[in-house]
Amino acid sequence: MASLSSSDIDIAKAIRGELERQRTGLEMIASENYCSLAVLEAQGSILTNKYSEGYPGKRYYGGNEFADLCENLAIERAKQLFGAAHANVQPHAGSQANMAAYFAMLPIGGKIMGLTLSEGGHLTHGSPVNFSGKWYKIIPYHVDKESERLDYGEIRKLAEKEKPDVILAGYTAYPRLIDFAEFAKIATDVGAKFIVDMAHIAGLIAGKAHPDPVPYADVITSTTHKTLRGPRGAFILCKEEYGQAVDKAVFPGTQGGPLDHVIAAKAVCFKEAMQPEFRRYAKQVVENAKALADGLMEGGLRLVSGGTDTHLVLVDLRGKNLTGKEAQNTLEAAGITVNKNTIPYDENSPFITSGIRIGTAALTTRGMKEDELKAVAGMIVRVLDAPNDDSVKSKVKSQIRELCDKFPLYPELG
Ligand code: DSN
Repeated sequence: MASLSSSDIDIAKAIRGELERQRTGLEMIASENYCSLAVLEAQGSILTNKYSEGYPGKRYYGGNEFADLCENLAIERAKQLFGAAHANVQPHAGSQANMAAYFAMLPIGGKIMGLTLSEGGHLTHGSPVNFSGKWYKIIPYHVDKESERLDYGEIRKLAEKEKPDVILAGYTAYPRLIDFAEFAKIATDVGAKFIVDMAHIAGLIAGKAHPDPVPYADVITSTTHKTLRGPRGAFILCKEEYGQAVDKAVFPGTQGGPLDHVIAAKAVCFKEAMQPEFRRYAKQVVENAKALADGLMEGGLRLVSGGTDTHLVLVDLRGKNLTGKEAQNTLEAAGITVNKNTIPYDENSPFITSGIRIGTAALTTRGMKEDELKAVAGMIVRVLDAPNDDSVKSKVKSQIRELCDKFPLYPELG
């Protein structure tokens, strides 16, 4: 960062501070990860200077030989990695991917059936404060109150009654496997299109650690930076018959110039995810989440749905008389970053919440395994059992420093 340090010391210091924060703390936000240096290099490259509105071979600007090369590689690799017929790698972020998918698949004012946000959906799955809730008629479905799992019988009944244009699956805080085949059957039976937002589980799907939506979904949206461990960005996969509509919905429908530097980094990430090590990584992410879940439950915490099959656990804090906000702040003071999260049928607002969401993707990237995650679960329990005891927090913080030293992050960055 020599140039940055000499031209803008304030930003250089902030980036250095963030590197130190990432290195010395436990990053357990379920939607975060550490991308490779190769991804960082592609994303920080001079491709950021280029304008490439349009698609490879059909651009509105000249000079796109190398932008075309990168985008074609990203498209081909995304298709190969997921076995999809069509890929669009231009969406800037998950929300843009979802906006384009809806734009392609149903008219404004059409009906979308999605899991309600407070039970693990996403803002773009129909929240009234989001474009999705403002432009479409939203039919929310719910997890079962007892099992806290999807109830496919209830989802079918609702779909038969409401006849939505689109049924959505894929969530931000659902720790269990999703039965995409069952969803597709329901969608077909009621004449709906089936869209999957696999942002959280894309890396698990690529690594064969979660059932595959590709044979069942009409359109699949995803980000690249969560379990897939790529740059911050998104992409869309779909059946061949929807390819043209999806491409038009991304550009010119909802976006202008693509971010060529990010597209190059997406290509790098897709290549990395095709390597045999990535399968081991995805499997380890899930095994680590199970070890974390066991440790938390042994420490007396209740987990939504009683455990996990994925990269995350959702902790119900009501038994500890703590809100999610308090737990997030307390854990942060001890060096563990998580996010407050509503739990199904939460009585607290999204700013307070009764739960926290904890993920294992980033710690697994650092090389941690079940033993470390068991130890981390113990630290979380100790901190949450004594939220006002600063000596507990500082003891845990120094244990975390020692643990992090054993699993160095970005040593090449100096
Ligand atoms: N903000 C992401 C998450 O944390 O799940 C979803 O967009």
